[in-house]
Amino acid sequence: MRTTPSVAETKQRLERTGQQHLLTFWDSLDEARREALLESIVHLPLEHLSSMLSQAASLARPAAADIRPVRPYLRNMAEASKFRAIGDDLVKRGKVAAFIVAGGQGTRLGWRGPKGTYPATPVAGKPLFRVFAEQIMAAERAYGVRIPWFVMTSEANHHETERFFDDNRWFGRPRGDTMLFAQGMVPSVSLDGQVLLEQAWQPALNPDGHGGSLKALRQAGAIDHMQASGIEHLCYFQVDNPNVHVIDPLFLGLHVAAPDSSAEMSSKSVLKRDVTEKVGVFVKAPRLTVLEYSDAPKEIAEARDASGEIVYGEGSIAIHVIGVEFIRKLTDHPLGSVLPWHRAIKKVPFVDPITGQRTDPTEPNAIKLESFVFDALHEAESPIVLRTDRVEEFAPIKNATGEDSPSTSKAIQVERAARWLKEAGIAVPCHANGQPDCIVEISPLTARGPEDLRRMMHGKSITAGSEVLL
Ligand code: UD2
Repeated sequence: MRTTPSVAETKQRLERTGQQHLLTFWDSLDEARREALLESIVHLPLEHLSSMLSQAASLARPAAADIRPVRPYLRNMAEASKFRAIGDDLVKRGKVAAFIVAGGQGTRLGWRGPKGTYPATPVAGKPLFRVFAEQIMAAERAYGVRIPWFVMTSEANHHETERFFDDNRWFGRPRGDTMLFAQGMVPSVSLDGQVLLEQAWQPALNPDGHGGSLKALRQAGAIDHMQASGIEHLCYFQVDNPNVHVIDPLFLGLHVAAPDSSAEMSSKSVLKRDVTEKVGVFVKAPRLTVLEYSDAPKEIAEARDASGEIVYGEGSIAIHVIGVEFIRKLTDHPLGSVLPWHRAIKKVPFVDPITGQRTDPTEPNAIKLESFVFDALHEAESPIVLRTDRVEEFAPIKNATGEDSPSTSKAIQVERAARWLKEAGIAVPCHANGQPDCIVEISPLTARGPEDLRRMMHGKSITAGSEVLL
C-alpha cells in the first residue's frame, strides 16, 4: 500500500521541480487540508511537466503544401453487404463493446448536470444516456449477445452520472454490463510554467481531454477486462450526438476486413455543410490526421474544386472503432499514453501565492493541456475513413441556441425518423419545403432502421401536424 509522502519529502520534490510555491500556505492550513494538499501533489506529473509543456508549445501543424484530401469508403459501396455480414458476425461473437466519452461539462449548452442527462429527443424528451442505452439494448436483442458499455466521466460529473444511471436502474440493462470510470486530470499552469493553486490547499486541475480516455480505460482495468472476455473492438462515440449508430455492422466490417485497414482505428466522416462548419476534417499529411477547425489554414478550410465542391470536406463526427490491442499498445508509456499534448490559453481563477487573494483573471493567464483521441490515428498503421450520411448519423447538441443546438438536433432527429418511415413505405405529411409536417420520434427499442418499421407500421399512417412517439 502506498503512503502519502511526508511534507519534508514533498518539499524536496517541489524544490527539485521548481514548484515550491504550492506549499506557500502550509502554515495556515488545518490538518485535513494539509493532508489533502499532499495527496493532490503526489498525483501531479511534476517531473514531466516542462517536457509536456514544451512538447505542446512546439506541436507542429501540417503545412498547407503537405496536406492532401482523403478518399473515404462510401456506405453504398459495391461490397457493402459483404462487410456488413462480417460486422454482424463480429458483434454476434461478442467481440464488440460500446464506449462513450462523457467527461465534458456541457458549459456551452448551459446545462448544469452531466451532458448525458440532457433531455434530447423531440417527443419523449429522453436524456442522451437513455438514447444510447436503448440503442445498445436493441442491438443486444437483435444479435442475442451482451454488449458491455464503457462510460468515461470526469471528476466533475462522475458521481452525478453514477447517480443518474442508478436512478434510472441502469436503463434496464444488467448493472454489471456498464462500467463507469473517470478520466484523468492534469495541472493548469501559469504562462511561466507554475502550477496554479485553485485554493490554498488545492492545485488547479483540468480534465486531460478525450485523448485521456485511452489511458483511463487502461488504468480502470477495462483493457484487461475486455481482453479477458474476448472483446477486440470498441465503438467510440461522443455524448452529444443522439443520432449516432452506436453499433454499426458495416463500419465494424470495414474496420476489420477492408483490404487497406490495419484494424487498429477507423473513423466516420460526413461532408462538411459549408466551409465554416466547426468540425475537424480528415486529411492526409501524409498520415491520416484530423485537422481541427481552429488549426486549419484558411486556404485549406476554404478550398473548392472546379465544380465548387469543398476539397477538404470529410468532417470528423468523432465516431471511431478502435482495436483493444491497439489501445494497449498506445498506453504502454510512462505517462500513460503516447498521444501528444495540445495546449489552450485560458482564464483560470487562482490564489495569488504572494497576496493570498483568490483572483478571477480578466485576461487569459493559464495553459490548459489536453490530448485528443483522433491523434491516435497517427499511430495506426493503416486507418480508414467511412463517409456516412449527415441526417442519418449526426445531430449534435453543443450550443444552447443557433447551430448544433437542441432545436437543430431535434429537427434532424425528426428528419431521420421521417426518412425511415418513408423508406418503410409509410406516407409522411410534409410542408411545401419538403420538411415533415409532424413531429416523430422512433425509440431505438422500436426500430433500429426502416426494415423494423415496415413490419410494425403495416396499414398505419401519420396525420399532418401530429406528434407521434413510436
Ligand atoms: C469535437 C471535435 C471536432 C468535431 C466535433 C464533432 C475535438 C477537439 N473536436 O468538437 O473536431 O469532430 O467534436 O461533434 O475533439 N470530452 C471528455 N473529456 C474531455 C473533453 C471532452 O470526455 O476532457 C468529451 C465530451 O464530453 C464530448 C466530446 O469529448 O463528448 C467532445 O468534446 P468537445 O465538446 O470539447 O469537442 P467539440 O464538440 O468542440
